[in-house]
Amino acid sequence: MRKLYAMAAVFAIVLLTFLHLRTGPDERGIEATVSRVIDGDTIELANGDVVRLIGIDAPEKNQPYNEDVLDELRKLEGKYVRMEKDVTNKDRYGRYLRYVYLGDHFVNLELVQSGLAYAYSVNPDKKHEDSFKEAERYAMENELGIWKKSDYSDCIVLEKFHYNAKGDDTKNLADEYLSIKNECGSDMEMLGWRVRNRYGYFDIPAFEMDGGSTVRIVTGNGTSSPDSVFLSRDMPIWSNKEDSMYLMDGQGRVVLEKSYRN
Ligand SMILES: [Ca+2]
Ligand SMILES: [Ca+2]
Repeated sequence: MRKLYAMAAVFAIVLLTFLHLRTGPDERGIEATVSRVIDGDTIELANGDVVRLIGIDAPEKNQPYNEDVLDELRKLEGKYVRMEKDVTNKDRYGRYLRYVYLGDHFVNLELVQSGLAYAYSVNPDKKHEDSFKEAERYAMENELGIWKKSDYSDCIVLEKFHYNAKGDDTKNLADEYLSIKNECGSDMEMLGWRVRNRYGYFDIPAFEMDGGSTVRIVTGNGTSSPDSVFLSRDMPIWSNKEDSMYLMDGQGRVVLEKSYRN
């Protein structure tokens, strides 16, 4: 009889362990130990599950502040964290989409608040979107991390932001552009400058600006000239409805920022 109990107990333990392993980090009490950091917004748990921190977009490899966000996330290694699910369980890469908490610290939010990641909420996972936006505004206002202002921010001026090209934008990419003016008082060479929309970065080919001159940064193709430089995209990059534009200098610092919603 005792043997039977023992066998039943063993069976129960095996079954529970199996269920525990099967269900992923959400359905089972949502807590786990972090084993390592994969990139600025992805971690691996002790059981091998991969978790993408949502509501944020961290700088990628070779982008400014990538090392800083990695250092920050590495503080989670070996720690026991709590995870919260929004609507979507996993992304198409099989990563669990989660908000991560270390004790009282909301890790995703604090990365945005300290300027180490952008706020980036994707439908339908928008539970904390307002908090992320607020955190980002705080980081911007205080010029933290990725929001550090460029030395050029006082004298490179946005003259025009023509995000809505004439007619169908997809067929008129030459008419989607921003114009910037050099009021820095000297000729300058812009190397490694980029623009960023809500979703990602676009490299601007090296260009020069004489003091007092204006240059158009055009979405479509064309031949660079003293007054135009081309991003050579085959799709529009600026939404006609709602977007955020950032112009960054070669150090990744913010020269210009313009958000709009129509
Ligand atoms: Ca557009
Ligand atoms: Ca249009």
